[in-house]
Amino acid sequence: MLLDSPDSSFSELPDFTAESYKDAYSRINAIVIEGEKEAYNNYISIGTLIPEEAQALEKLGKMELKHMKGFTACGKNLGVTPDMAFAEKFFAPLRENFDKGLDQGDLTSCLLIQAILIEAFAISAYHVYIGVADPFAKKITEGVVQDEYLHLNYGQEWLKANLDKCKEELIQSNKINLPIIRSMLEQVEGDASVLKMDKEELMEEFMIAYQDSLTEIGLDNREIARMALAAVI
Ligand code: PL3
Ligand code: FE2
Ligand code: FE2
Repeated sequence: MLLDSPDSSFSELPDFTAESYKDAYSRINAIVIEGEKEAYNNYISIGTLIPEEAQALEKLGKMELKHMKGFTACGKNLGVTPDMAFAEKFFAPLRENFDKGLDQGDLTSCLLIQAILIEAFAISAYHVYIGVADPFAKKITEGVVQDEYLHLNYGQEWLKANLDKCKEELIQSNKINLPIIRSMLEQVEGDASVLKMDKEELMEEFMIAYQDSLTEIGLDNREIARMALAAVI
């Protein structure tokens, strides 16, 4: 009877103490820490483009610092040292585009990159991770993912309110940045699979979050389909 335990999900969790797990975690954990740190910087930077929103954006940024601390604790808890140099390289293409947008005062691009693409990426990855995380990290990630919805929502609201003015920029910026997200997913898939996170599931979750977000902003199905195609061609 004991062998027939109905809780099969329990046996599907990875071995959190295995060297292979810790090795993969050193990169994934670094990606998440770096992503949260850059998110803080990005929200502060966006605040310089919309001074009347600077305070609200600082509040979002501070949540990111809290997330960073939470994920740092997750690595420590498993005895893993995050490979920060790897993570900085991982984010470099997206960061360069964000900085370019910032220099040009291109608020649409900055919001698309941080508040839509990165947040949707985080939400989808955190959802998948929650199903296979160790108990300590699971609790932390569940708290974090709630905040990420607020961040995604913030970006959506601004883009929705300004869609007439920013639609063309949005479509242009998507063409450049969505393929970068795709390549980031591809780079992380090997390590993610060691953590028992499935690539197809990650992609599916991302596309759902992203398309929902574009719908919320006010794009129609044809426009969304066209934008999503940028990920496959
Ligand atoms: C901003 O709020 C979040 C920025 C972080 C983005 C990171 C994306 C996630 C990469 C894939 C792995 C995820 C799960 C593991 C957590 C330790
Ligand atoms: Fe975050
Ligand atoms: Fe966030």
